[in-house]
Amino acid sequence: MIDTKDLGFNSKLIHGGGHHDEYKAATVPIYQTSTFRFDCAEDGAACFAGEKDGYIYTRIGNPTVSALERQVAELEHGYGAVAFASGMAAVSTVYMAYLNAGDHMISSDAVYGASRTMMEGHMSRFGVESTYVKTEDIENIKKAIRPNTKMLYIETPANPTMGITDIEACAKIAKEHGLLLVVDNTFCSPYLQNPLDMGADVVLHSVTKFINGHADIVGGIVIAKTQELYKKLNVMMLNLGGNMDPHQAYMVIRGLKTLAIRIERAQASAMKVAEFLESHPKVASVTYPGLKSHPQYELGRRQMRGTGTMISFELKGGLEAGRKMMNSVKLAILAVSLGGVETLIQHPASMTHAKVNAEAKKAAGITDGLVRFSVGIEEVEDIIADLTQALDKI
Ligand code: LCS
Repeated sequence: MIDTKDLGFNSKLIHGGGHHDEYKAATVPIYQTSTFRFDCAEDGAACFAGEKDGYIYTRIGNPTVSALERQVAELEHGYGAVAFASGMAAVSTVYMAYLNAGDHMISSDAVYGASRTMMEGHMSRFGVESTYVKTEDIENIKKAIRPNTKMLYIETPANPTMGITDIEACAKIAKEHGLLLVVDNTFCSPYLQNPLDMGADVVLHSVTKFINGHADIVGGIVIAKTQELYKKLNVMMLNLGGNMDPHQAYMVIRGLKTLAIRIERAQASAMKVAEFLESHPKVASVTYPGLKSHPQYELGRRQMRGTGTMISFELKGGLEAGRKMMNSVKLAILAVSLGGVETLIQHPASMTHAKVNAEAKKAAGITDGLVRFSVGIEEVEDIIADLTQALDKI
């Protein structure tokens, strides 16, 4: 079996994970079992004592899930990865693993709605404080630092505003102040951005999105830079119990193989869609990392290896026009989620970010007129024709 360490990205997608199967299966089989047989009582005791490698119980570890974890850890250049039942299981476990009562976290104000709700609504009950700022401006982070700040949590590009935060600058601040830098890399996937290479400590993904890419499972994964960070995360995962299921892992491994070719195609279309929207008379503004009008265009070009497939835009007619448009699309699916082969459209203020309070939404730029568009791999002419007819209805 080839050592994938020195292979290129697409080769790693196909041959990564390093799974050895006794029947020499060409793909990673689904080990659909909750538990594993011990050779003898002494063997079981040695596995539990950590004196011997071996699978024990699927919440603690499973060969199909391990193959995915090894593969994604390699793609993100980390020490190790832990896979989760959902992206939110990943986010919550990161909070629980690395924060204690009395600690303070600084986060991007535009993050996935539930990442914020989990912190402000639930971690707060355990004595964890948080401040949400526009991390696109590094000065805002510096001003928010307190003696008890322990974590800097950023999402870049941010959901749903597409704001871009400078990961290297955040890593510098984190180092100076002893903060753990966590990056939600969902909107890029490891194909477009590797935050650990820029100084982050922990990277996470909702694998529901690009990594799986087919809108047929939910899942999450966290990649830790060091063995110490990995151990803290793994022990919290197996105690909280948000582990990924082997069948889920199999689906993700299958979807992951085409990550790069899916993104290449969809982002070429996204550029054309963004240009189309920007020149449309009914569109007030478009935020896409590939457009020169993006407020952090230069940073995006420096930090990301592409411009992605996610676009947010405002219509001149505001919320009413947005609703009309969303109700008029025929090819694009009116649905939350993103990063799949199918084009999706949704309204962040009333859908993905509905639970974030009105004041916080306003401060983060999640306006009532904002529409989020995830470009799929259909023919770009069909995507643009669909948008054209939907905009005509306004
Ligand atoms: N992080 C980001 C950036 C996300 O966009 C999401 C989900 C999560 C974490 C949580 O992952 P999940 O548990 O859903 O796998 N974002 C969604 C969205 O924008 N629409 O639907 C879900």
